[in-house]
Order: sequence, then structure tokens, then C-alpha cells
Amino acid sequence: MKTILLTGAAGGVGAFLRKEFKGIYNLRLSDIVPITDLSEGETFVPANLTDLDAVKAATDGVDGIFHLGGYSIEGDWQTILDANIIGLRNLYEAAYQTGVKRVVFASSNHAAGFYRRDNIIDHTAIPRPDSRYGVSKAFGEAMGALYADKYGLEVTCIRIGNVAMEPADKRRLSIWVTPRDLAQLVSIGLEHPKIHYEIFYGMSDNKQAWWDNSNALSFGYQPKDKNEQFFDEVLAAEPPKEDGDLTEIYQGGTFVASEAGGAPQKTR
Ligand code: 15L
Repeated sequence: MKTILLTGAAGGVGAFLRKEFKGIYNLRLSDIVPITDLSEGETFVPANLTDLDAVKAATDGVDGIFHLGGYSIEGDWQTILDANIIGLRNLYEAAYQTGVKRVVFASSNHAAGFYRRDNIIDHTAIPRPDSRYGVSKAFGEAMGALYADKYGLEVTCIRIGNVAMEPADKRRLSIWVTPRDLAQLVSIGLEHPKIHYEIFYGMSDNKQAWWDNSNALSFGYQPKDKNEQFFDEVLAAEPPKEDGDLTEIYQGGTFVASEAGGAPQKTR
């Protein structure tokens, strides 16, 4: 069985994936928060992402990495800089220096949150971040391309929507991904022989989606879950928004409207 490093393993998505990967991979879990409830096949290595030596100790000897670590929502600049910019550089550099080729990066829909919802985007869509957090995810995608093209890593960036057992609201109906579908995408990134540098969207089989996930499908992704069954209930529970509400127009939802509030005339 391969050993996979799961960074940020103490978070909610980490907990989901630990269950999905049980018996499929040996997992080396890492986080700044200690994880004590280890199951068979799991070990824990503490690592602060700002400390390259600690990150190298975590990556050394694994067969692949799923990098979930970092700050997972909008934060102040220093927080994003440390966890998501310096941390990301350290992750790729540690992988390179310790000879780990396969890296799957948990990018986010917020790397492209300033696309409108009536604009269907695919893996070729350039980033349009909706936040400092989104910028850090775009940075992680760019670093992935650099380490793939220049240093020979094999990198998959998954622009993850919202990971949950059920979609929570109208926006998240369109970007919903179940833990098992996300795990399948991660496994493709870890295993598929033809990966060089790829971008996938982290979503299940969603109707009224604003992403064309044909790149993931071309690598064999077969989502098991469909958002269809939740439509009526979720939409009925959500009060209608006013015309022109930015959180309704743009893919990134509330992330686009926070702080300056966006400049819709300048975006497609
Ligand atoms: C993300 O990238 C976040 O990590 C998560 O907390 C959610 O905010 C999600 O996006 C979302 O867009 O719902």
C-alpha cells in the first residue's frame, strides 16, 4: 500500500478523507494541531508549514501528497502569507528536495470566484480570485505549474467547491462535492500515469453547475453523487435575493462581496 502525506489532516475535509482512504493508503497525517485518534495505517507528524525542515520531515519517504494544509478561508494578509504563500512554497520545495513526485493541491473555487455564474468555466480558465485566500490558491496553482514544468513534479490542482454530505444552500448546490467523489479525484491525481500538471474541479455530478469538469472526466473521474435529489428542498429553504446582489451573481458568493464589494462592470 502506498503511503500518502495528508497535510492539514486535523481539519474537517481531512477527517472526511481519512475515512475514505482507510485501507486504500497508509496515511501520514500532518498538522500544527496534534492528532491523537490514530487508526491502523495512520501516523502523525507535526509540521508548521512555515518551517521548511519540519515540512521536509513530513514529506520524506512518502509516495504522494495531498496538500490540504494552510488557512482555509479569507484571512488577514499575514495569516495568508505565512500559511498559504510561504507554506505552499515550502510544501512544493520539500516535495522536490525529498524526491516526492506526486502532489495533489487542494485549490479552491475562490481562486476563480470572480467569474459570473452564467459563465461556464473549465480547466483553462485563468484565476479570477475573490479574496486574499483566493489569491493564495491561485499562487498554489502557479507554483504547482512551476514545479511540474521546471522540476518534474506531477501536480494536480483541484479547485474544490464545498465538501459536505449534503449541499447547504443554493450556491453550494452547484459546487457541492461529497467526500467520496473528492477522494476519487485525489486518487486520480495520485495514481493516473499521465498526470503532468492538471486542473480539476472538485464537484460531484451537479446539475446547474457553472464548471465544465471535462478535464477530470477525461482522466476517468466518475462522480457517484448527484445534487439533483436536494434541489427542491434547498431552494425552498432559501429566501430570494435582491436583484444585483453580488453574492448571487458571482461564483464566489459572499467572498466576492466582503470588503470593497467587487467591481462587476470590470468582470465578465
Ligand atoms: C473554500 O475554499 C473554503 O475552504 C470552505 O470553507 C468554503 O468556504 C468553500 O470554499 C465554499 O466556497 O463554500
